[in-house]
Amino acid sequence: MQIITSTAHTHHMPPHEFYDGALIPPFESAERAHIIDRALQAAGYTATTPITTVPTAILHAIHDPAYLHYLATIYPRWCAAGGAPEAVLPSTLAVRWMHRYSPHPLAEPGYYAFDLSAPIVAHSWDAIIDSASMAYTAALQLQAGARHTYARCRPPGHHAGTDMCGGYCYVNNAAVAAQTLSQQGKVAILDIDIHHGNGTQQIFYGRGDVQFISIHGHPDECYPYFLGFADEQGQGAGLGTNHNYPLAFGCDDTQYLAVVDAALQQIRDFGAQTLVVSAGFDTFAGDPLGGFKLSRACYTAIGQRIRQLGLPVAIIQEGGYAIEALGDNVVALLDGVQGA
Ligand code: SP5
Ligand code: ZN
Repeated sequence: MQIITSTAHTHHMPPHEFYDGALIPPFESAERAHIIDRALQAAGYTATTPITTVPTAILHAIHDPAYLHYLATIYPRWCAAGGAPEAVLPSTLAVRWMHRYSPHPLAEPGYYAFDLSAPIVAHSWDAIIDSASMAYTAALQLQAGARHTYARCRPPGHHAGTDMCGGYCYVNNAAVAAQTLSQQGKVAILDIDIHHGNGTQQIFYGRGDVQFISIHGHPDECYPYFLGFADEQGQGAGLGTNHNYPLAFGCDDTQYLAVVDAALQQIRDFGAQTLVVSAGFDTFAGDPLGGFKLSRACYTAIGQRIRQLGLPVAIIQEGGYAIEALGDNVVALLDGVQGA
């Protein structure tokens, strides 16, 4: 198992988040990454490879260049226009019938966001690019012959679409890995974060060479609410390559693993040559942003099943907010994939 970690994420430490109307300390914190890194080290997983910066051509294949330019440049423009230096966070969102573009630094954030959960601070861009570069490096390692790699990405990525941030996500790290690997053949993305990977789905919705499968809390009761239903199957060349498995809150190990088995069969049927896993751990029992009841042993069972596919696998860190358990849950998944 190749492991990729980095400290650049500490440039991205938003001061607060809105939680259903309450202003609270962020769930998506630097402490999450520290906990994972400590658990990896304690379990004997050590990072070896330097991180290669993600090429612009890969980013432009999955994101709007204007959106990337916005992410990279908005902070000083926001401040100069009178925005609070604490964070770039829109007050007005471009929605259904009012979505004209505005270059005004206080308006642009509302054009490029679908919620209030992706604040930008002074050097967030450094962390965002480093996170995407970790996912790119994971893909490079598979291309160089590694069987299994894990990128401890922060910030996470699966809610980021072609031109929108949200849900703690800015650049879609799993899409970076999948786009890179798609140059060698068909790629499957399995998203096991409890929140639907709305951004990943949108990026690949029209493509037949990248399959997207998501197992998540049913949008009737779970964020991001407005996408992730079972009837979303892809369009055009991508018709039939998008598969959503919305599950009711309260889901336990047995129910979950049955769905994992169905998803893995679809990956076999698709004929994927490599697998990218969007690995969220907010399915864990007691996660403050979750609603499922998975045990730690379930992550090992998921990992063992992924291993049995026999494909090269890039595991990309997404969510997981039961902080004290997060590191050991990551190790549990990696142990399963590695066959430990
Ligand atoms: C990467 C990732 O996991 N992003 C998740 C973003 C979640 N946004 C929070 C929405 C809050 C909804 N209220 C949850 C109530 C749970 N009891
Ligand atoms: Zn999540």
